[in-house]
Amino acid sequence: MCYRRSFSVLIVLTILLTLVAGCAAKTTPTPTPGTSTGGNTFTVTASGMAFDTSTITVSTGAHVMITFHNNDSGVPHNMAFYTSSAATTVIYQGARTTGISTVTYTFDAPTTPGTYFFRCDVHPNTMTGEFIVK
Ligand SMILES: [Cu+2]
Repeated sequence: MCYRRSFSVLIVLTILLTLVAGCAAKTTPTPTPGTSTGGNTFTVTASGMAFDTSTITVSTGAHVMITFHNNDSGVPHNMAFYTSSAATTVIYQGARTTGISTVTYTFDAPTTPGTYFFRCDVHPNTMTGEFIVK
């Protein structure tokens, strides 16, 4: 009685393990796009005339993707990346978008490591941050 039950459990376990092993063998590792922790994928929100982040860190030459939420109704914002806070040399200039709206910016990071600069071109004195490439 007890032996038979154990045997049944063993069979069920064996079947389950076989199924799991079968699935694992077929699964090819695919990079999952991260939302908050993803290496070069970010979500940035502009709200109350401010970015919700002051630092964006990417790897050199990375294909960067930023989902940009503008939560300020009727106010235009953008994200623009420059080589320095002088904002003379553009790395990437995202299109302005009037809130409330969401846009996606994609661009390639510089291949040279360094601390660069980003800002909102509409509010260049208050909406700024560091764009770190390493
Ligand atoms: Cu702005």
